[in-house]
Amino acid sequence: MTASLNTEQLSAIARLVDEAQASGQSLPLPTAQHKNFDIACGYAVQDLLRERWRARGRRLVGYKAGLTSRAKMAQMKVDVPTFGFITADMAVPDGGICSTKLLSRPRVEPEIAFLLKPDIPPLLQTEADVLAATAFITPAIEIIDSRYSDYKFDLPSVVADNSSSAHYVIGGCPRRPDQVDLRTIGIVVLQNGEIVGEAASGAVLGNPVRTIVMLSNWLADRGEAMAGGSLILTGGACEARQVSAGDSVCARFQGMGDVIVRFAGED
Ligand code: 0L1
Ligand code: MG
Repeated sequence: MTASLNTEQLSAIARLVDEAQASGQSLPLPTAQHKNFDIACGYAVQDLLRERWRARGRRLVGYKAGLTSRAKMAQMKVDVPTFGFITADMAVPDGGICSTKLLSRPRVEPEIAFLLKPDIPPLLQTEADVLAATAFITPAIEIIDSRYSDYKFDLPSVVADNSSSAHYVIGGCPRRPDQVDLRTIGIVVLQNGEIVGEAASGAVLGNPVRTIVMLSNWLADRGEAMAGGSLILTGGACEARQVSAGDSVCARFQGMGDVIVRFAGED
């Protein structure tokens, strides 16, 4: 797919997104500024964003998929998943504190994450290919944020914003793929001790492994291959939950332990 905006226009948008992400400021929707801003433009901006991050020494460690559950698709009124990339410095330690200082509207969602083996084939075409290439499956919480006011956006704009990436927490008890039934892991989310979300891992495309098949094929269509050793967030299993400074969130994964994060207004 070729982007309908020129490189100069796309670079200017990537710079604005980058600055908004770094400062916690809101951004006008690219689609409101440019009538022909489409999904191809969104991914072209994401690519330029990735280059800007790399140039500043941010280390790419993997990918994220968004909108992979019916609940999230309904919440965001879209019908296709989105992809983005994640960096080492987005990680918050399990049980650690996530600063809300530079986040505008943080939300949390429980996710199943995959850690791939170092040596993997260039294309993971089937679920069996993905499972054979997986070192561990691990519980995660993704902390998403949107640089668009009130989380009101369309698909091309959210893609340009790297699918609302902000932070992630990996924790609990990682398992080998043959130790879990990836369709039926029960997940409960507690916010300040109160249950605020419940899901089964199968809410993600029937089985979160399918996210990685889709991601691998999507990368191949773009002439890219998934890097060995990648960490992949497969998408929120239930609706994202808004959080603010002072909140404590625990995502409890059946047979795989808890992932915990606290939010504070300061670093
Ligand atoms: O990880 C996600 O599901 C985010 C996708 C983008 C939409 C959103 O901000 O919820
Ligand atoms: Mg997510």
